[in-house]
Amino acid sequence: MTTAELFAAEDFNEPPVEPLAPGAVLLRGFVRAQASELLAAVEAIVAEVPWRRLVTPGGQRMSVAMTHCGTLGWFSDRRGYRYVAADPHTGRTWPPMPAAFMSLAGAAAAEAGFAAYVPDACLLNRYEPGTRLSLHQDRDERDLGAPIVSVSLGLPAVFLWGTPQRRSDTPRRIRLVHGDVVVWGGPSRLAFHGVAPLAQGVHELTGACRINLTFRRAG
Ligand code: MD3
Ligand code: FE
Repeated sequence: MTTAELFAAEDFNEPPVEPLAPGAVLLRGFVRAQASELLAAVEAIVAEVPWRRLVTPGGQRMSVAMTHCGTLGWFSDRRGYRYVAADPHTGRTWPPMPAAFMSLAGAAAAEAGFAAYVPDACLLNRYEPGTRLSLHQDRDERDLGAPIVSVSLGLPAVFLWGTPQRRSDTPRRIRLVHGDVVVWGGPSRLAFHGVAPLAQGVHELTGACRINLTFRRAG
């Protein structure tokens, strides 16, 4: 066996667990090897619940397209932001969380020091070039002590990461690429965050888009 086979180049440059802040860690390439399997599971979910651009309580259509799996799904319409057990448009429950999703979320949380993480909701976001997500906090979950695990697939993105105190605090810019996983818990759980407009590009597995999975303990 050659040295190149023993140690992939990235193993030298990228520590597997990169602390970002108290409670937040970046696991570079954590799901790179399972990406095709995860994307097949995404396609099965999309066959049940197609990508949709939801409407905010203020009446704006979001530019990010979303779908959902798990016992609860994050939802938005004129009535507000909330988690719901059934799709308000069809009355059907969301597709179950695939086993591969459940185990990767648990393994990532464990790497970050959160034992026995069992998410009940997965929000799937799809970004096309130009799509952005403005700064917000995720606070619709009942248990804010549980972390959020996010998985990036497809085109790279610049993640904007502010403070928990003020939306106006200048966010850090963190480049997230295909296969990266970030765990956000503890003091980082209520940080303002968003995604800068996606750059043009084509990814060999997703085409001209980025797909992000966020696992949550919502109920
Ligand atoms: C930091 N999604 O769905 S994932 C969202 O890339 C959302 O699609 C982004 O923000 C995306 O709500 C970012 C990373 C993320 C998710 C939740 C967080 C970072 C977070 C909650 C608290 C702090
Ligand atoms: Fe968020």
